[in-house]
Amino acid sequence: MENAHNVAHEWTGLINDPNHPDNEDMGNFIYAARDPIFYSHHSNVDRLWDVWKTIPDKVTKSGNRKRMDYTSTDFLDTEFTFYDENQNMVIVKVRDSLDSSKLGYKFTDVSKSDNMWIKYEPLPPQQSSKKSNSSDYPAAAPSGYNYIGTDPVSFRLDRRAPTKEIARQRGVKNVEQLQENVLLEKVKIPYSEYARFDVFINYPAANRQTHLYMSEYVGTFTHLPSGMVDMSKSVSESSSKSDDKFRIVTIRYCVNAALKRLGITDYNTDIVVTIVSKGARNSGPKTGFTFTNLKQDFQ
Ligand SMILES: [Cu+2]
Repeated sequence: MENAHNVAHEWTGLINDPNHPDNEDMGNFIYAARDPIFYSHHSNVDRLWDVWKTIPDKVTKSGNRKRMDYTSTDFLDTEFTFYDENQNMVIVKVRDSLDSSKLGYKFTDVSKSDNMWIKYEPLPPQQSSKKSNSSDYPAAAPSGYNYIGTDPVSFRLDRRAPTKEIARQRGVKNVEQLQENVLLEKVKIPYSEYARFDVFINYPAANRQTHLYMSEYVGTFTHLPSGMVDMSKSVSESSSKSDDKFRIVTIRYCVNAALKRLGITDYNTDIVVTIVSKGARNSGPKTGFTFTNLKQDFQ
């Protein structure tokens, strides 16, 4: 969801325009809402989530897990403060906004155009990616220092079958209903910078030019700058060590669909995970990013 949301900000946000160093307006969260397209974009993100919840899950092995809203109370009880038309403060929790009928609207059916993404199929897989040469690549250093630079980086990912206990902890009936994820843990990104990581499995040749409609592509994470770009440069010079200038984020990529396309149906085959870092299109990222671990997880 963050991917679908962020790339629209990226495309309309003058991210690559040297005449607009602050990426005004959609390319910088601090003033994205100044751009009128912000409202139609965010309404559509809400609508996509509504549609997504109703379509069959073809991701887990059983293929029939019900899609739903997040149930974490941290999420549901997160509060936002607004002012109504009388300038009175109103506090709204996330849980108050999940059912759009309570907000007084419902979305028009546009299933014809939605089918373009619901029925989307990538290209057939490369022959080479059906068997991985995972032993040629290092595993990420657990709790360690792992680096993503301008060039793509590839790691071996050791896979294990989920246990019944994991299914129980995740609140699903059996292991067939679990979603398999690749976790990129504690990625450290300066708030003021643009960052983007495209992930591929069993395709170590992937690079910045590789198309995303390949079977080996699993997903994208983007971070958009928030804050004044020029100001942050002078701030980072004076206190670049300070952790509050960084976003520490764990990124979860769902790999079930890609594994299936590559014919990997068991849990014992290790895979190669390739991370392609993309900065602004016309200028490579000046610095790299670090993360603490790359591992398999289930959700
Ligand atoms: Cu937005």
